[in-house]
Amino acid sequence: MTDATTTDAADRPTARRAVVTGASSGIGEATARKLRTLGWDVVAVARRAERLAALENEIGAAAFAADLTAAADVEALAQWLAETGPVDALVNVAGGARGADRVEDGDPDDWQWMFEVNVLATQRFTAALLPLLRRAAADRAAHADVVFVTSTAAQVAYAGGAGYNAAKAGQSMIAHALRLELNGEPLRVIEIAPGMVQTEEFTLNRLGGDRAAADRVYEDVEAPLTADDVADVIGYALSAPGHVNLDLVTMRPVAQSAQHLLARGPLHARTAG
Ligand code: 8X3
Repeated sequence: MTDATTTDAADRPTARRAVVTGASSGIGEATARKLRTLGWDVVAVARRAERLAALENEIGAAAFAADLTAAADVEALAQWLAETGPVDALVNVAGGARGADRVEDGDPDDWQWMFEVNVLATQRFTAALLPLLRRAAADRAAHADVVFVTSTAAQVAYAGGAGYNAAKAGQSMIAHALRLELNGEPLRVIEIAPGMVQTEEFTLNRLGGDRAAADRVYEDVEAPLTADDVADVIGYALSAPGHVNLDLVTMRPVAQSAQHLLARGPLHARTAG
């Protein structure tokens, strides 16, 4: 086991270690897998311990079950990380949407949940890990990274999206402000904002488990983004030369030119004749 407190160069760990939240499914799980293939040590974090255990066995990640909206869990996880090795990168993927109601019909419980998981938990966990990221950067004389997976919903509102728009915009502002606050330190702050990504759970959870309604969201859309597509970009952003900061990567499927402009049916070139 690595002791992060050591400063002896001979004892420095070679593999970089990333902490990935929301790792029990979707983009978080895909990111944990991707980073393992890129040679990172990975700590996979999520609430669902049994899913994490399966991932741990399969890809050789360390798993830590935690509810990042709970201060005690965040504290325990930060403590465990400090005792078990460096933290070279934090990838904030945990979050989600609940409901697709108009503002006038919005359920305050849904809004509160979205603010807790997307904004408050992100702030709390990022703040808790910053000392470890700084220590890793100092010990290695290299950079450390904080990635925020936000959404195109952070950039433009849509009818029925206000709660999620507001929560993701809030999370995005954490990234913007943090990058300014860390100016002068070797810490990169990277935001990845995906549009339509078809995952096992995101839309199903948002729509209260209504499978038919969830399927309709992606109906006839040629090749929505996959969790692996997003994980590839995160992998690239973390592998880019240390002086290169990808501030914001907005990514969508080709069929989705904008939040409000989604092509259904096969894509085809409008050739003359
Ligand atoms: C998900 C993108 O279009 O459902 O983060 O708001 S969208």
